[in-house]
Amino acid sequence: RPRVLSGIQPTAGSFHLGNYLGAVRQWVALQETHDAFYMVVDLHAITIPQDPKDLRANTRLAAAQLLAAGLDPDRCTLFVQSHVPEHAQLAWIMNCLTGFGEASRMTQFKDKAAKQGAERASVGLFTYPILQVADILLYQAHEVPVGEDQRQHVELTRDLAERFNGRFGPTFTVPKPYILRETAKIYDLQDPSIKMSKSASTPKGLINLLDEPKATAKKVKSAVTDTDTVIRYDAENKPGISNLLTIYSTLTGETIGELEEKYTGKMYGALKTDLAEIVVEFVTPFRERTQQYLDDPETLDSILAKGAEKARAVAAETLAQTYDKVGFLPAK
Ligand code: AQP
Repeated sequence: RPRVLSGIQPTAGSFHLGNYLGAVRQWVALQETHDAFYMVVDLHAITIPQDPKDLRANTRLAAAQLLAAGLDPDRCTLFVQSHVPEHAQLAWIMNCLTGFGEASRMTQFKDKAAKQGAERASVGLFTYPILQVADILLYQAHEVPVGEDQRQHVELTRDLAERFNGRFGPTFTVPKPYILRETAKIYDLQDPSIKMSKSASTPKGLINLLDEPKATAKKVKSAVTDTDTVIRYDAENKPGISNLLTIYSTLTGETIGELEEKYTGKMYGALKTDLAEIVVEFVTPFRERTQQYLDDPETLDSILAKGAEKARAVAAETLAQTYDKVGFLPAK
């Protein structure tokens, strides 16, 4: 089976619809066909200051949401990044292989640093794409299911894997991004020119999966559209309606073409009302399942402990090979 690896940050509490449709939904599907490794990336979370108590709670909350979304610990390896120390160890080697200019070109860093104020951004934030490189290479992943915003980091991973292999001999699988065109970028409901994001979206533009379903329905109903009246997919000229059609289509399995036909001659309001109901039908059981996992932290922690053990077996082997190739003297 080909291998996949991906991760999600435990920073915001609730996942948003962009996280789910852009990434987590694919993770659930891929556990059926791939040897899948998924993690809650707490090391990445601290690139921006975190309250320790919140971080711990949000790490469990993220794991609970992944299980609620359909990850099955019998079908995939689910773990917490900091439980596998090899991530930080391989990251150091990758840091030493990356050019300063190369790292400076990462647009996610530039965006996130700008939000922080460039002087206040941590060195960890600067090198976090390189930690991501280590995350992926440790598992010899063939594919990395992520949203479009992560494509550049997977490209960096490919470059560094090839560089390492070229310099020290074949060691790492060179991974490919796995990005579904339709859901690669879910847009903010109030400003469909920007991605739905926990840091950039206004509360009205962001659908948090754990929010009160009634509030969520209201947000869908008040999504920004356009002054035209035709319900048609046209990302360039009708980004708001197109975004709603994407969400609708992905949650129901109806194609965009089918939806265009279904809503011929209907008003935007009809589409929004129906979509609000569909989203509510999705988030309501999702919230309940998440809560059930949270109510039983022992089971949750033991799932994560087993996952970490499975992950470490793979990670330790890759790290040992890497240390050897680099020329570190083995400890006796
Ligand atoms: N709007 C989106 N559309 C599609 N995919 C998205 N992802 C995030 N936003 C969208 C994908 O979700 C996965 C997990 O992302 P993360 O843990 O890196 O979360 P994030 O980047 O912190 O989420 P945000 O909201 O995008 O945070 P900020 O605002 O801090 O940048 C990834 O695969 C990501 O591509």
